[in-house]
Amino acid sequence: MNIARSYVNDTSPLPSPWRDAQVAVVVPTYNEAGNIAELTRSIHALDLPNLMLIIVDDDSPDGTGSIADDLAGRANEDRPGSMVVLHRKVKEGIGRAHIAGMKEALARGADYVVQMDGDLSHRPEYIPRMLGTIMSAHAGVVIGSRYVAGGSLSADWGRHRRLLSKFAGLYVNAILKLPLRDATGGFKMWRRDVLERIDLNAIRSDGYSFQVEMNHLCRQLGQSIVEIPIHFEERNAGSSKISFAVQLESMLTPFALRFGGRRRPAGQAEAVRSLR
Ligand SMILES: Nc1nc2c(ncn2[C@@H]2O[C@H](COP(=O)(O)OP(=O)(O)O)[C@@H](O)[C@H]2O)c(=O)[nH]1
Ligand SMILES: [Mg+2]
Repeated sequence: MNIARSYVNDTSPLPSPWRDAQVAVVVPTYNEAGNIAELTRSIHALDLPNLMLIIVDDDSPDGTGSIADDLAGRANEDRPGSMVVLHRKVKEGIGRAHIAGMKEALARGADYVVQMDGDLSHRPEYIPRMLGTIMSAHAGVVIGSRYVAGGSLSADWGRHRRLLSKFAGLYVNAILKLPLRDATGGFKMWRRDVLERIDLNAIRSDGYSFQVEMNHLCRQLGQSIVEIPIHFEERNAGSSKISFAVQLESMLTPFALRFGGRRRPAGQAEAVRSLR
């Protein structure tokens, strides 16, 4: 594994109330067997004693779900309630997985809910900084942003991918009139009361446009969105799950959000909770 750690060099202990906050970290996984152990280790290594990790696995064929169950068993022996695994029977997309995880986080009393990827692209070391920002700015959501000053992308990203990502951000901002540098980013921290006011059952996105839809709904509530710089790593192990259907949805959703139409109900896949 080749992960630079120097970009987060602030290791001083967090002051209260930061470190005592009830933080839930939601991570959707589909075939992340090569990443889940390191991800769990680095999240639980944070100086946040009330942090809970919620893995939402859509029955990954590579066994990510059962690896996560083992990890949860050990984590909960060390600190009861520190890790939950939701097993869903159908692969319904990252958006649906996040919705399930967010609902679980709220039901378990989280005051702040992080959403991040399970491939180590999003480094957990940024979470304390996000927490400090959301508390001091009283933001509705903090985005770990690749495109604000100080943010950066993995050197492994070629020109084509960089251009596509930039274009997606400009496209979304233009249609939805969002003032964001990284409208499509997936590393975020939400304030509980904002998530409670968003009707998660009415979210129309299944896939990656979930990120954009949530930003739009947050703005509609009049809540502020604050971006802080992150370095975005190339995924560690495994491969990307972006499909053509998901890309098409990402193109069409901003129009649907802007110009209305009926919102669809949430997916029907049954979530079976396993808490060890
Ligand atoms: N539960 C679940 N997780 C998913 C699904 N699609 C993607 N993911 C997870 O979402 C995160 C981001 O996906 P990834 O393929 O890395 O997207 P990319 O970084 O944009 O290429 C990873 O943790 C994936 O395992 C899905 O349908 N269900
Ligand atoms: Mg990824």
